[in-house]
Amino acid sequence: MASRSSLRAISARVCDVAGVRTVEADLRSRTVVVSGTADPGAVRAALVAAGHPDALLVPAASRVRPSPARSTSMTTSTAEHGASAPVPGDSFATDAGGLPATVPTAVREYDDGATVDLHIAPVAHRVGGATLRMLAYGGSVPGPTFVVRQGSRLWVRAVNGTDLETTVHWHGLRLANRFDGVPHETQQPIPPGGEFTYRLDFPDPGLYWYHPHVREDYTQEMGLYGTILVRPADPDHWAPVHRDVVLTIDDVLVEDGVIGPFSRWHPTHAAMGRFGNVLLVDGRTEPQLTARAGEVVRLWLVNTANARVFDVRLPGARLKLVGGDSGRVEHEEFVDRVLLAPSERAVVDVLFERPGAHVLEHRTPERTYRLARITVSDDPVDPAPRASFEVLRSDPDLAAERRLVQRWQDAPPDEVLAAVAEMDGMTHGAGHGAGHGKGHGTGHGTGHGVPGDQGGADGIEWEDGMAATNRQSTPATTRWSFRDRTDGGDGLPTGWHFAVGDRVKIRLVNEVDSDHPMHHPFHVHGGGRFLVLARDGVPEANLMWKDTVLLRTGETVDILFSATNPGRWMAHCHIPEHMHSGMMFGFTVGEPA
Ligand SMILES: [Cu+2]
Repeated sequence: MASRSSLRAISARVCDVAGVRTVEADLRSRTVVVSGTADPGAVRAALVAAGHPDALLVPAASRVRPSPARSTSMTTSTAEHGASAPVPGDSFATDAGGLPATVPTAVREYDDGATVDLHIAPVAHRVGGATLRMLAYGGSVPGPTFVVRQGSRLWVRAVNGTDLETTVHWHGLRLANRFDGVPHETQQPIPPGGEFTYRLDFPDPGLYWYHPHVREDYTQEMGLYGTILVRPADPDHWAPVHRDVVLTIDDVLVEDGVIGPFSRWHPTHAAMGRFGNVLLVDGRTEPQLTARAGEVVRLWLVNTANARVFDVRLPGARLKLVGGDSGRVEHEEFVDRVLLAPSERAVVDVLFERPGAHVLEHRTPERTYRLARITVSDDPVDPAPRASFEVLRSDPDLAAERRLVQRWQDAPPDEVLAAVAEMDGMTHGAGHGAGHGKGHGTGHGTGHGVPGDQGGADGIEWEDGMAATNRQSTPATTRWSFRDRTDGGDGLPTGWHFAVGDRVKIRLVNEVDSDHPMHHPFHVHGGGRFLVLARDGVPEANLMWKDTVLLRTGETVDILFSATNPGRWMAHCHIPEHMHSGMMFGFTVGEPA
């Protein structure tokens, strides 16, 4: 939305929609404010037709005006300026009445070339004592786990049985660009009642997952996520274990017996992302799992929460980190915790040494949460995997990368990207001085303080420390972005163009000097994959191929991106509320030069 002709195009298209009374568009915040009784879906379609699919649609009744200092608002075709008739159906439905109950999550193995149907529909899902209206892939939360072999291919026919258009993004897969599931970029969104068939390729072993890329703040929170376990072609890729267990870790905000309300028009919780108050493992609260003493279980972990970082522990058992987002780690290591930012994965071999009750935990500096209970029996097991558990292997491919990346460590970055927030009501500079005093006095709990002082000492927001303010924040009042600082500039990263085979050193700076510094999980779609080179100048001790990296508040992370797949790809913060507030950009990977 960069010109007056854009405004005219929007105005002309949106005014034609039945029920629209007034239209206002704002250049800076990419916001379109509409009054009247029009169907939001029809207005959204008009914005798409006008060439502005990413414009933020706000009903006049709930509009929050940008501060005058920032506003470059221009009112167009307002028949009744300032009219604010409430729009019917402002919130997505929360009633679970009459919906089919969820079924248990299936784990299904597929041969090369198989076709799978994936139906997307509302369901009634039990969480704790409540029956919640949620959304499900294949009738379950999480959706079915697809188990496939590295190098194979799968066709997935996604059928949209919801009242919102959707796409399916295959998180972490390096696949053909047209199946990446980005609305208006790689495909048209699947309308309600429509379908789209994706072709999935699995070049790399590991745990991947799938979720929508339309109103991801809403749909992912509502249960639309599922996993893909890609078994390595080489059976010796990882050590033998007794069995594989995929665990999806999530949180959900439950209020008054329903999932906390969502506006149909725009995300809320734009400042912090939506934190849940109920933790879920595989869609359940504190599920009861079983194991046997002496058993080695390979845990495949993924964090599907919108904003929460998990610090996963399993006291009484031994943990060995063997894999990350995509395949092996450079060298296996015994660990006592696994840190998972939203959308990250970890592969951990667990040796249960003793029978008895164990608890899978999430620990923050303030408290310990129970994720799951594990009862370990003394039933006999095959002793072989236990012997190989003691061996720490290393990956020869990543050892070779280690020698290669040495020269990148000291090289200047090719690209520099800064994470920046602009919040209405914040006076820059003064805000931070005041923030430290006021934040503690009035900010925590009440949400009336100056944001910016909520970060933990370790640069991670373990909880929503400004719940009331966060709830009210929208992409119109909190504008997130990545700024291209490569040449000391402040523009958006619009011109990134790489070729297949390129290696690009990207410096990611999570600036403290911003209206609301906090952690961001930086995710890159399947145009390639990356290694973390260094954090705050300290070389990364254990390399692994990644698609998401956690940027702690104030942290500078250097990554080495390896471009492998041609197309127009996205990079974004994986807190969906941040992504929908501007923290996303596209880059191009061309055919090899
Ligand atoms: Cu973010």
